[in-house]
Amino acid sequence: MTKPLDGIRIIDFTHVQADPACTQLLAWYGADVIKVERPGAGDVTRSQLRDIPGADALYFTMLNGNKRSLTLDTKTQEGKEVLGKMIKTSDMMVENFGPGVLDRMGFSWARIQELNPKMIMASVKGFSDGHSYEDLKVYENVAQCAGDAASTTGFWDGPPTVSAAALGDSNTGMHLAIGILTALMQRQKTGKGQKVSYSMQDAVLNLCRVKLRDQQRLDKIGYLEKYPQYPQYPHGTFSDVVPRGGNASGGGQPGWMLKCKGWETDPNAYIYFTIQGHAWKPITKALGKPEWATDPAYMTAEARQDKIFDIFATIEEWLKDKTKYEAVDILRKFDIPCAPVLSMKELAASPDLRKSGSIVEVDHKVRGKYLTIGSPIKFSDLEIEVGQSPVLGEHTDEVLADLGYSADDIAKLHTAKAV
Ligand code: CAO
Repeated sequence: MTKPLDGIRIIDFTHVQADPACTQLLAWYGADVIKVERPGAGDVTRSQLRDIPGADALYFTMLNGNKRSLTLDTKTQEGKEVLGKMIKTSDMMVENFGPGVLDRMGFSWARIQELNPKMIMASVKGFSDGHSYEDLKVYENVAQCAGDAASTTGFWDGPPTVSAAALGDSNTGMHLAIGILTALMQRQKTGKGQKVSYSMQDAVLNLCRVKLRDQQRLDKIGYLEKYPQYPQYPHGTFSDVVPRGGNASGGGQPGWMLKCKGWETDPNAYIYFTIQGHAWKPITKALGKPEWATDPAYMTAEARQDKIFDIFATIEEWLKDKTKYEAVDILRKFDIPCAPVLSMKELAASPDLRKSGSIVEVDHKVRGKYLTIGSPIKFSDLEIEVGQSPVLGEHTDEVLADLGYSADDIAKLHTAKAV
């Protein structure tokens, strides 16, 4: 089957999680992604958190499927020559080295443009160019702290908290793919490549948009209503910064995490319950509290604000003898936005996610079968085959031959330890 990115060749100078997630997505959609790795070592995630001795760790295999692997020492003269040739014959380079690494390697953006003016160069750093922190190396949690996620996550009386979701890593990679494809569209019009830069701070900040909304509301009126779960309103006072949200919902609908049957022993026996304004009547019906629908003390969102936790306590009482699944099965009939809290164990076994290709089983030549996350985006006219990741240097000779190196030249590059 023809894939949308067939014929697009990408130099994958990526490591850890942010950019590998991006190039893996592009590989699923048809690009020829050549992962360039240091001989003998490769991407650090190959050996991090290993569960099978001698096999690439899941950390690597789950982020580098459908790619080819070329080992290349770009600090040797021969290695630089090979990279130069690759730049001339590729469409894109994607990299997330530490600040200044590519310049030190001798491949500044200016040099890359000289070699190939059509090149699209996508670059992820912790902070944007010219930022006062631009020299910092950054990992996931650092980005979450720098982009507001940590300051607004957790409970108001606890420390800033990071999310388990890879807001700085995979999220940056997913955004980057939008930038790359946009630059590709522009190149089709202008014939010119360009540099696409993205910072992990900006990627996190982009997801914290509603907190900037709230900061401005707070600056203006001194409190945040429509967040009745905050003890600061209406029962207390706010400081001048947006408080951590606990389990409050981000929008104008109060929501909370509620215990279901079995919560004492099962850490995930909870549902998230949202009190959508216009769903109040069905909620009262579902809970067997029809009198609340017409009681002025409960009828409106405003009236409910000061007793929202009492309302949640009543719902918890109703949930006491229901599992999270039973509860959702009842509430869905009343059109109430809610969901069970699902553990990764449950998600991994979910027939729905297997059917949709969101969780896929891959057979790897060294480690055997494992599960990975498939394409989160589904297409009506594109079948995505999630493949195995390459072993270190698996395609070195093949890629060099593609570049026009003879068997003799390739042997010399091996002898010089350039590949
Ligand atoms: N051949 C020869 N040398 C190579 C090479 C190759 N194929 N690939 C990498 N190297 C060298 C680089 O040239 C660099 O050497 P110098 O520092 O001497 O110039 C060296 O490896 C280290 O590169 P690095 O700074 O990228 O790696 P690090 O482990 O010190 O830092 C990280 C890792 C992730 C903190 C840093 O790369 C970074 O901040 N990246 C940008 C933000 C990012 O993507 N963070 C990770 C997100 S996923 O959690």
